[in-house]
Amino acid sequence: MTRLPILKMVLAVIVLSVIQSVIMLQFDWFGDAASVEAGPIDTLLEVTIILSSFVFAIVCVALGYALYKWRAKPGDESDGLPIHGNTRLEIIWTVIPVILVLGLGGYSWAVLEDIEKEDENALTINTYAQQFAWTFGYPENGNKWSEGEFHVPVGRQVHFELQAQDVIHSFWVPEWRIKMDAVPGLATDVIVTPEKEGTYQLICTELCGFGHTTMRAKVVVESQEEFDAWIKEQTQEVPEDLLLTKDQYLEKQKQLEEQSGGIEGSGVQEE
Ligand SMILES: [Cu+2]
Repeated sequence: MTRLPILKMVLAVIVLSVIQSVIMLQFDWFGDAASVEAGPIDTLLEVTIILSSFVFAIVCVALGYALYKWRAKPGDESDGLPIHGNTRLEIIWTVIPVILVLGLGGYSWAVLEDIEKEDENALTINTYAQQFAWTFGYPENGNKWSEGEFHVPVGRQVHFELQAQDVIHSFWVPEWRIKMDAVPGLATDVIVTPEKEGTYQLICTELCGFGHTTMRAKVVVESQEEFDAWIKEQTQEVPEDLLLTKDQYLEKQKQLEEQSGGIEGSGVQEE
């Protein structure tokens, strides 16, 4: 049996993981960091990139060495050795990934615990997702309603209470980092503290039908005064349909389906 050049391989792994990490960390993956939550999430991403580069380097070096060292000589048509397995190797490649996965899982958990701490002073925005639009209700401001655009004051924690009206959608403002699904029949929420004024984009990140790519909304982060002025300008109130609780809403859908059932033949209609 050949002895592996362990020292050289370890060196190659270190060099390769450093090169990969340095390249991958150059990119500004999600643009500007514009929320309090963005910092811890970016650090988590960076740590994940470095660890992944390390694992990838181990695989590349081992594979490259094997390809080079044990390649078939020209004209060699014989079968390879019948190898059963290697218990020590299997234990190693099970234990290391388990440690990595548990470690990253625990770290992610800690980050979530940290960034999801609720502030009593938070602003609540009811966020309604439907194919293929976002609308927003402001319960603390007479249930004012805005379609396709929402404003928030800078520096105040915001709770987006998500409600999906039809299929699963997902709430994502890249500069705020945090992402959350809106699921029919479930109450989910997003907690964000925007800390940079500006105009951003809310993007649906759950493939939700033909118009999915167009399902966006304008996000404006501004001073408290500008926000107050904007909310005063809004004239519409949240339509009653959207104000129903989930149970009431589902009950109503059922009734509508039963009513149309006789005519359509089937209660379910595809969009
Ligand atoms: Cu969507």
